[in-house]
Amino acid sequence: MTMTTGFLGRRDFLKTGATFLTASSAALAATGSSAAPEFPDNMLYPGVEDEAYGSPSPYESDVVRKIFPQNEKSTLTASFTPLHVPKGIITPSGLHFGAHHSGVAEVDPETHELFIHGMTDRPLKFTARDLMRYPLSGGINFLECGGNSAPQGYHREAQQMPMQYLHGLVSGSEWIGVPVRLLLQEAGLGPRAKWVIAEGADAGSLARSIPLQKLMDDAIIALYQNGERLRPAQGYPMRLFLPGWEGNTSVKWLRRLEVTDRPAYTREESRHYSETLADGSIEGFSMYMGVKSVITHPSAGQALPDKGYYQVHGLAWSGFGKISKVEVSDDGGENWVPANIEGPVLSKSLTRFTLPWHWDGKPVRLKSRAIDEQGNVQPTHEAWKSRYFEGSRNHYNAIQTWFIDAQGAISNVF
Ligand SMILES: Nc1nc2c(c(=O)[nH]1)N[C@H]1C(S)=C(S)[C@@H](COP(=O)(O)O)O[C@H]1N2
Ligand SMILES: [Mo]
Repeated sequence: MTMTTGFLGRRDFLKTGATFLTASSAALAATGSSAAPEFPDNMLYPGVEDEAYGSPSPYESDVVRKIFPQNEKSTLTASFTPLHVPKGIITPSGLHFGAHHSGVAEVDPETHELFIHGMTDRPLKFTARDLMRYPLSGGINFLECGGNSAPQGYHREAQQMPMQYLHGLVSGSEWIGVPVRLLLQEAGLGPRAKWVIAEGADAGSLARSIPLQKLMDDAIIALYQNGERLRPAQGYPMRLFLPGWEGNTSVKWLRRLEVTDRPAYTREESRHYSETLADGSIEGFSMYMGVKSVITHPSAGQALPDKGYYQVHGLAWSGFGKISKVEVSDDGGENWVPANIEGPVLSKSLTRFTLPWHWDGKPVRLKSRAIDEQGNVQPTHEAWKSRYFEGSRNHYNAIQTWFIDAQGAISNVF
């Protein structure tokens, strides 16, 4: 095993950083002359008109989601967020991941209604317009599909694909809407009320049973995402949003909340989103998304052009609360160095971490390990595998290892 802890603390970086930066060719070119540069063309003529709704630069047109399309066997589509490009805890809405079991439903906000019924004193119904008159609250939270990183759990050999495909079913947004608690209180809960069945208005009528307690705690009927109304793919005009919980429970195009005394054992929670444990027993209602992190740069799909200075970038998150610590290793997990946590550090939110790093050009194994405020530690791949039955794929949150060879090629290893 190579022993190369090339990580630089903040003070080391201040001392040596300048040397590393001027070693790059762009900075050298700039030192060639001390005269002011010539005016470029874009300073000689006025620019173009602005657009009514802005778009990214055409030079960034390769920063897109990768789409796994519908096929003859399944209507499921997934779109994967390019986590290696954006920097920050909010994913641009156009790059938010998508998971659609029956396509993106086209819902007319004028006719769409949310029904609250079952074990309530009175049934209620709301249009999005009605809901917008209620007090609105929410926060910045991640949303992660229970099937994110599934190739890591499912296959015996580490699959070679870009990080975007391995881990891109997670995104972060500011979600604003009506606390579900307010609506349930208005409907009046019956004495035996314990669960709520949430159903979407798409062709598969995706439905999940949610413990009443979560809905009374921090659940919202989300109407806004990153300051604008939800996009159709995110559940326009309204979705359930359950911070920190398995993405599948945040039911899109929400049309019904039925208050009951027991779960419904819907298709989504019996067939798709329940896990078989190592001893063969089934773990149902595994709602929380475990503590997790991934180094987004350098990562598979990229390459290191040369030895020298790099900034390691990554994201960490936990369904149990705030991230309290992220550690990184470049020697396969022998030595761990604390990464810089870049604020804000919010509960059940993506959290950015960085660390300056000097690569000496030798093969390395880069990893990150997150710890949350409840003391949960991101498991190793081996520990994760030993918990689940062979071939399990959901709730994969183990430590990701990137192998960087002497040529700077990056691959996925266990
Ligand atoms: N009605 C409905 N709600 C749904 C889905 C769906 O297909 N239909 N997909 C679920 C799954 S599997 C996930 S991971 C999240 C994804 O939300 P997003 O597409 O906004 O990222 O929505 C959930 N809610
Ligand atoms: Mo999902």
